Parts: sequence; structure tokens; C-alpha cells
Amino acid sequence: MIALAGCGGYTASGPYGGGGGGGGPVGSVTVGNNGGIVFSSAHNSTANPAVDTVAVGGTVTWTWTNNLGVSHSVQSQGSTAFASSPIMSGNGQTYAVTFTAPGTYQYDCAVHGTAMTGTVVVR
Ligand SMILES: [Cu+2]
Repeated sequence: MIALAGCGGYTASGPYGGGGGGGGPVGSVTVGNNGGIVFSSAHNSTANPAVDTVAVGGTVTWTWTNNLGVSHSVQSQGSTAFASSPIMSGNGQTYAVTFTAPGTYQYDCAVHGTAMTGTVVVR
């Protein structure tokens, strides 16, 4: 797991498998399903924006699913900073962020910008 500098509120990890401890409920987002330019919540089917709500300490995992060769990434907006790296085009890759402070965290895709968006609400 890599802890990023800054005023925090989150930690990011690479391929899923980190964590430990008792986090809150998890969020799960699919990235680019069926070749689409879309983030969609696996829990409530919201899309562009995908809206996931997790408890403080909860982890959201993004999973690249059936992308049909289209590249995507996850990058935060606003004053917080998290981003998957590199931009990924395959299937089955994951990116996870554990949110440790309440707030509303908006993100998009570095390739598709505002055409592909999501929000994580932490409380
Ligand atoms: Cu994209």
C-alpha cells in the first residue's frame, strides 16, 4: 500500500489485496463496461456519475471490466488527489482507495474527462 502525502483523507493501493482492519462498507465500481465511456456503481447501478457511499474507513474498488480495448483511468478532482496509474485498457485490473475522512470525493477518467465521472460520499 502506498500512502500519499497531503492533507489526506484517503490512502491508495495498487492491485487489490491490501487493506486489513475493519473498514466500513465497501464501494465497488466497474470501469468501462461493454466498451462504454462509463463508471457504474456495482451496488446501486448509478452511472456517470457513479455514486457510492461508504463509511469512514471504507474502501472503494474500481474494476476494469470488458473494456473492448478502450483505455480508462481513475483520477480525483478538487483538492484531494488520488489516481490510478497507468491508464489501463485491459480487463480485470483493479484500483482501490480507502477513505479515512468524511467528505465528497469526485473523480473522472484521465482519458474521457467529464464524459466519465463518479462520486464517492464518505460519512
Ligand atoms: Cu475513460
